[in-house]
Amino acid sequence: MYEFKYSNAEREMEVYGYDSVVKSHCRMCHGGCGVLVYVKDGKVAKIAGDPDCPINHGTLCSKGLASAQLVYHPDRLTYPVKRVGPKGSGKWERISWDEALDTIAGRILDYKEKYGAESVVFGYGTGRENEAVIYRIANLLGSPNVLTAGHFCYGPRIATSIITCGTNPIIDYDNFPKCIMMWGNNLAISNPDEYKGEPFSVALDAGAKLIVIDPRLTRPAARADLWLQLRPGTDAALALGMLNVIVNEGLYDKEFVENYTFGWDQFVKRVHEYPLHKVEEITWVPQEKIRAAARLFAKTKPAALQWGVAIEQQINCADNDRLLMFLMGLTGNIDAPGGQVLYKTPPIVNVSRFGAHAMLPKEQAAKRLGGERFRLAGHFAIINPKTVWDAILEEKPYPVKMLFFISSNPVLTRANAREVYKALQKVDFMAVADFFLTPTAELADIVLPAATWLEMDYIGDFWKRHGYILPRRKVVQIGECRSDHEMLNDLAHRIGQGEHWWDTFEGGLDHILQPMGIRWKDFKEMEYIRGEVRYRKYKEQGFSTPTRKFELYSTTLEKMGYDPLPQHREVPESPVSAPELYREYPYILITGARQPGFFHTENRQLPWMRELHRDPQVEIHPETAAKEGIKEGDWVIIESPRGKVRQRAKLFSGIDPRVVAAQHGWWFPEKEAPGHGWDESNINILTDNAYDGCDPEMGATNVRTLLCRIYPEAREGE
Ligand SMILES: Nc1nc2c(c(=O)[nH]1)N[C@H]1C(S)=C(S)[C@@H](COP(=O)(O)OP(=O)(O)OC[C@H]3O[C@@H](n4cnc5c(=O)[nH]c(N)nc54)[C@H](O)[C@@H]3O)O[C@H]1N2
Ligand SMILES: Nc1nc2c(c(=O)[nH]1)N[C@H]1C(S)=C(S)[C@@H](COP(=O)(O)OP(=O)(O)OC[C@H]3O[C@@H](n4cnc5c(=O)[nH]c(N)nc54)[C@H](O)[C@@H]3O)O[C@H]1N2
Ligand code: SF4
Ligand SMILES: [Mo]
Repeated sequence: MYEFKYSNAEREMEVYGYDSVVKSHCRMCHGGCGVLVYVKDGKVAKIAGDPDCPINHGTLCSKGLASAQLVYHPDRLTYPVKRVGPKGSGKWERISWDEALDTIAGRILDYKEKYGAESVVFGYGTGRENEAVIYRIANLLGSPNVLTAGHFCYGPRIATSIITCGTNPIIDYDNFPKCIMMWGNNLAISNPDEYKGEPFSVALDAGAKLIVIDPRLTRPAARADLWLQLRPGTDAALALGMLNVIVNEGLYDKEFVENYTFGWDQFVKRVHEYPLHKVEEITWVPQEKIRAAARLFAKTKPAALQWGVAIEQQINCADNDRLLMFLMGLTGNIDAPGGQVLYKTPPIVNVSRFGAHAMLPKEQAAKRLGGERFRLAGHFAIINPKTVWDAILEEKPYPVKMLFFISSNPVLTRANAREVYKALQKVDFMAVADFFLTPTAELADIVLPAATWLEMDYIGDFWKRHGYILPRRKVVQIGECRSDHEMLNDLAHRIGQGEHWWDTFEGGLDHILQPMGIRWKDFKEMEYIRGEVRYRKYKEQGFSTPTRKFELYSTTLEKMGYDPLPQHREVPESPVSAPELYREYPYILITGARQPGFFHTENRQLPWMRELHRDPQVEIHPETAAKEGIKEGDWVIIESPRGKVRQRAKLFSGIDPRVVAAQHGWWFPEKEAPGHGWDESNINILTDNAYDGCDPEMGATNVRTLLCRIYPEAREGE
């Protein structure tokens, strides 16, 4: 076992009588925080932050602290089950792993033979560090269809950064940015992907200026030097407005522009189409504030842009991402200390190679659902969810017969939830791997019990762009639960992929580490490994793009038949684009701002977390509430052209009176199976997934900006 250095842990053990302590890395969210897991009588007794971990420096969030409540939850599924009644009947029977995996394998091979491998869709939701194994099994099977959240979350950042500057630029908090622009992100709660709230707070404490772009007054916004309260969904126009100021006032890094960018002249022309008076009209942000923010960001060095998912769940997804990268690049902050760095991972088999993308036959890749419409997404092996529901419900362009969801709860997390539910009810065969019998799992034929992060060995942060890898060490075994990696390794053998997999998944871990000449048994004795950190690498080697330049004008998008320059598009359901609908649905609805205790649909059964958030809440400005006859805490109905749900009113003056903000992911594990109230407060009953509302390049579904009406539940039916 790893020998910890930190004397405090020894003292804790002595005083509280723990038997041992294991260093590991949490993964109650996207993961990464170093933890000390204290064990007593073979059980996890306490979890504390690891002060030696460079990611979190000893801090933890509420979810990490509550991990043991997940591990030992009495409702957890601890053995495989098969459904014995009709779909959604809630009748299950225990089966062995052999029966479960043999049945799944039999179905996969059967559908492949009858309908082609593309009729089998594998799916996951957000990053759970299982993506590489899921892509591997799908690619080796010949299925181009892996359904992820990648169309509207993180995938667009990866795809657009690869075509713009080679890789995802990550903030260098180690070197203290002096100005941070937080855009559609609330890091202090969400700790997403490569980032944790702690280094951000430390940078602010060290005096960094802060600009926040958010329609709601978040905690960071309350601390900001400048808060730009924009109209939801108008980020592209706002960014173009800031770039307009930077170009016209000559605030850009001239040496960078001259030597390292591609398409400057065309870009300047585009920027001139967005004068500030026009941008103010589109965004609701006063011109002076846009100008002040652009100046502050461009003149303070180093500066960094802390971007979030809100800009991606819109029709302008890919262009938003590119515009924010332009702000980083043109101000000279790309690959600069304290700016935004193109980090190198250690020399390992990376996610893409492990995922065996190169082994998917070309003719199969060409069948990727939606690949012809959403070409940038298709190029990066990402699909739009509606293409899957259509292939099930209408069998177009071909039938999808089997779904295998490994860590996803799509009836809650995908837009147009009623359509999702219908597709899941209709699909011929569905397997799910999860910790619980969720509303999605309740529609499956077979459910497999997944292991939590405390029940597996793994190479944490293997997929991230900050350049660290961290050992995650198995602490306990619960029932017959298995990690996704172990179960897919086993399944792969049963569908004839044995030669590409290993006896146990430890072989997979060795494979990932192999280029470094070490094995899992060596790595598990280490703290972490970080790739080489070097700045301004582009000065020696250019950027890893087709032109070797930072592409303001995207040659890749041009080749794919898209506008190579970014633009602002109006969302299809807005006061501007749909004035008649706006009369009937007179508020802009935004959804999904993260809550500290939940991770999307997760943790509603954990006592500590549910105590933090007992009921679903919708934020309403007090003036709006008064107008609609709504009081604090009332149950209200939120309604869109797709349907209605109920949440509780939270009056909040930090939101524009024309906007309301509802929570996402709500179901009620305490309510009766099989539905667990999945459609009572599920905001995705209201969101739309129509193709023409999606980003044309990435296929991102617009779940952030739609129209709604809102009224007290007591007035329903009047
Ligand atoms: N309206 C609206 N909808 C949204 C969003 C929004 O802002 N607004 N946000 C979207 C975003 S950004 C994302 S990424 C998606 C997320 O969508 P999902 O990933 O589908 O959502 P989760 O609820 O996090 O995860 C689903 C399930 O995975 C299980 N699980 C967790 N870890 C593991 C594991 O290691 N193995 C296995 N087998 N199961 C595991 C959990 O128990 C849970 O039931 O939601 C999206 N949906
Ligand atoms: N506790 C917790 N942490 C999480 C998650 C969770 O469910 N719970 N989910 C994880 C996942 S998968 C993701 S993707 C990340 C996301 O994490 P973040 O990127 O931080 O995203 P959100 O909290 O969804 O939204 C951030 C802010 O965007 C604002 N916003 C809404 N609409 C707009 C808009 O049109 N423009 C702009 N500029 N801002 C807008 C919201 O008001 C909100 O304050 O969080 C991850 N971390
Ligand atoms: S931020 Fe994520 S990794 Fe860190 S303690 Fe919280 S849940 Fe765990
Ligand atoms: Mo996400």
